[in-house]
Amino acid sequence: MGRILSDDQVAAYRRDGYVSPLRAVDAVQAGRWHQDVLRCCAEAARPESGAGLRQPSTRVKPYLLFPWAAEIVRHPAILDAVEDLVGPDILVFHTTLWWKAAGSEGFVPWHQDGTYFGLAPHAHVTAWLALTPSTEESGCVTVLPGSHLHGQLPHADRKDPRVMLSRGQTVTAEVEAARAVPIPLSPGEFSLHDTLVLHASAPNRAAHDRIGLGISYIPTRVRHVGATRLSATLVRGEDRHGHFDLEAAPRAEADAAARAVHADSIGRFRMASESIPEMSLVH
Ligand SMILES: O=C(O)CCC(=O)C(=O)O
Repeated sequence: MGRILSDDQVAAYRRDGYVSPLRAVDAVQAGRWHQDVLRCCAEAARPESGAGLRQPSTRVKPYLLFPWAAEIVRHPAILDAVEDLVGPDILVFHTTLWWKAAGSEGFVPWHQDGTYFGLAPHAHVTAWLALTPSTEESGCVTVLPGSHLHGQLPHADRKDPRVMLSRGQTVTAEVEAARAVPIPLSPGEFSLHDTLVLHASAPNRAAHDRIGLGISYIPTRVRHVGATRLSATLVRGEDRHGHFDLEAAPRAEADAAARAVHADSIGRFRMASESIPEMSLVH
């Protein structure tokens, strides 16, 4: 379908590297999905699970385990907006449930999403959907407008348990924090950001958890440059390129078939991202 973004919004995305806020669903539906997250994805966050602040597995690619998450990544309001930016043939490459507990010290340092994804060309768009209020106080995503126009920048892995990224990837360049723009969202709203736009988020100082889903969409023409063949989910249009093995949607909540698809997909993704150099070395 597409044509949900105005010409001005598309122009703003190309110029600034993001567009926000956009509405996917009303607060009632966002509240239902919030309850689904609490039911399905809370266990892995307990301290005794040993997962720390890094993202445990039900929070990575949950759309392969849970029908409600499969519905979210296929939601027409999100896909229509993504289609306006990347065209009608769309894959979900990755998804992370970003759960910052109330008062948690967890934070996300300045980074570009493309750094270790190993995707070419850089046509990937991240949709960040809020399931709770995401405000400056609760540590919403903050972007540096226009930073995507400078290409892939060098990053270094930061070994800090508070960092919520898989490798602690942090841009090495000085970031002009005074130019940073917070992008607050209400439950059911989403933002779209370019894979190369610098973004970060601060600890949650609010009395409530801040929960959102970061969904990585790519047009089917994008390929992965690493040696490991990866899987992805076709959510709209046709895949005429065959760069990825296509993943099956879950039929029942975390049943054996869904768990097998999820484990296979994450296993391949981890193997690829551990070995992929920064994209600055690839492009
Ligand atoms: O949720 C956050 O605070 C960070 C999200 C992020 O880095 C992303 O979606 O790419």
